[in-house]
Amino acid sequence: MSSHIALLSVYDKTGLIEFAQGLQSAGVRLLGSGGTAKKIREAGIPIDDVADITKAPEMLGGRVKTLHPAVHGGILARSIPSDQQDLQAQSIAPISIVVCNLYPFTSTISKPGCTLAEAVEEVDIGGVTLLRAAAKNHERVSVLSDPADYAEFVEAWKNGQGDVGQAIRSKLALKAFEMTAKYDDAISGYFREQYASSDLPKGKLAGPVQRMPLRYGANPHQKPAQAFVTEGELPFKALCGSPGYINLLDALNSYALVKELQEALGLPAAASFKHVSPAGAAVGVELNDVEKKVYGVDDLKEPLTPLASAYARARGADRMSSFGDFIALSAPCDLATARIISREVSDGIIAPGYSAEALDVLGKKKGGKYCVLQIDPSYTPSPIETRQVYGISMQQKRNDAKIDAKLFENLVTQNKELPSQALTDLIVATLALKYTQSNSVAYAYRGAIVGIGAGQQSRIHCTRLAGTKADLWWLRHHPRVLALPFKKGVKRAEKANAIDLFVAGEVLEGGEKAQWESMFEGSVDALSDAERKEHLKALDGVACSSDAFFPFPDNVHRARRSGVKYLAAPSGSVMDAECIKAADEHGMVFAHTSTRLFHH
Ligand code: 93A
Repeated sequence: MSSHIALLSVYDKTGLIEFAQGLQSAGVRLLGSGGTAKKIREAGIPIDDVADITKAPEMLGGRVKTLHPAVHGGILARSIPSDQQDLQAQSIAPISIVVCNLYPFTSTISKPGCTLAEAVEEVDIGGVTLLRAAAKNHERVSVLSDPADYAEFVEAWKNGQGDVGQAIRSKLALKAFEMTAKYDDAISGYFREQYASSDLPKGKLAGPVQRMPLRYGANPHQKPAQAFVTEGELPFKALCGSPGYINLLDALNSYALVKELQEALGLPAAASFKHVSPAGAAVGVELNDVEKKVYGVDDLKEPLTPLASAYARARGADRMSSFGDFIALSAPCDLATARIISREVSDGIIAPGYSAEALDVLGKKKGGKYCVLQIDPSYTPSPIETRQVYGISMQQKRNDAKIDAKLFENLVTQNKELPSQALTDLIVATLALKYTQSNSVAYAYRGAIVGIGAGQQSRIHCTRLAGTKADLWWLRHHPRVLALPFKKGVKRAEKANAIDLFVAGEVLEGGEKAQWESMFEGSVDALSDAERKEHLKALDGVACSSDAFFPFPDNVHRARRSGVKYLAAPSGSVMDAECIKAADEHGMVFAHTSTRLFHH
């Protein structure tokens, strides 16, 4: 019969006896580590101890059982003359089958009260080495890491008279590699929790901050929650407060957006995020006096820096949506920007740095709990990103599409006049879409988003939503809005809500009406339809971008009604020609881009 040897070393002894019996009856010589050999021997099946071939007893209380050249030489030797000579010289017999499963690390650490020492003892060394060595040499060796495979394997072994075939050995090897990878993930995850917390002092010996515990996930009942990297350190740190899970989703998406805006346009950029989409985003184009009033920064003592202008614009696009925002800045936060932020209700900020005065101002916000994150501007994310949904891991190349002037060169309308301000606005709108939940359509004007429709399943709904927001934003420039006689002491957020009701033309009744009226000195007449129409007519030269093609020309017509003159969208719709025709009807400039920008 054959002279094959099987090495068995299993923690989970399910199905072991039947399997050992099967192998033994097929003429395989059995070799086992301490407990495994004992169990098989007690069942009356002949088996040798690993110690018989290593001539070394198990030691260190079981920490060294199978770690020996007589074992690993026997597993790793190829069927080539030099390896065979090496084996002969050391009197080592080749091993054909390795049967192993590992110490129960995961179940041990999930037991309440598990100590570090208990966890350490469950880190399997020899078993992982057996699995990995056998899997590496799967050209010759079969590795069984799962009792569920025993029966089928014995049958294949018997049918093949000691050769199960390469296909089976390869499949078994993959399973073993996956098993050790998962095992190592559990170990590094556990020790990351123990040793890589951001609470530990930073320094060379303390090591990098690899992990940040989060209070909870998307909802308070989703605990535990954490942010971590598996290599190196987190590229950001909390200077103040601590971020929640959604804060981090906002922070990382919004920072990516402002960084790219600054790179594309050479101006400092800011974004105001809510629920992982921008409520506003802008570059630092100077504000005129009306804009200063509309954005509520006319009374700021500090002169507006370009960065402060960018944030004023980003926050001012949709003040209602920006309530409690997460802010991203492309450049270190200065005092003027911090002062604007300090007056608004906001959840946190991410920026590549903070001036001492700015940090002083932000550090006092929310009783010292305002979340201030500093990100390393040189950080480059991995080109491949992985996420899990319903237990399934999915990977994709990061969306590294470059959004710059080149994307808007294919002008498909009769009108091909794209002034530089309009190009800037198309870049702002399109870059914002790259980081907005799809479907999305954005309108931009003077370097800022003025209306964004995010997360709608139908494109026309995005276009309408963004258009309505742009209309409301523009109506907030109406002289009657700027002259609303607010009483002293009305808070900024209350003013924003009251103005929103006013420009939206909401018909209020009862207590709500009384409450609204109580904010003003004297009575305020509603904006009439005629006033509204007259004012809206004056809005022109707005840019509008779509994250995928316009399926119907209704989008073009709707955009035009909110002053859109410049359009950008990928081509590819069967209605492309109709959409271009609609744009031509209005004398618009339409750029067909080649890049779809869905974001989820
Ligand atoms: O402590 S170990 O890492 N040292 C070793 O050399 C070693 N070799 C096998 N643990 C080791 N094993 C593990 O022992 C196997 O992975 C298996 O889980 C267990 C089987 O031990 P026993 O045969 O004594 O029940």
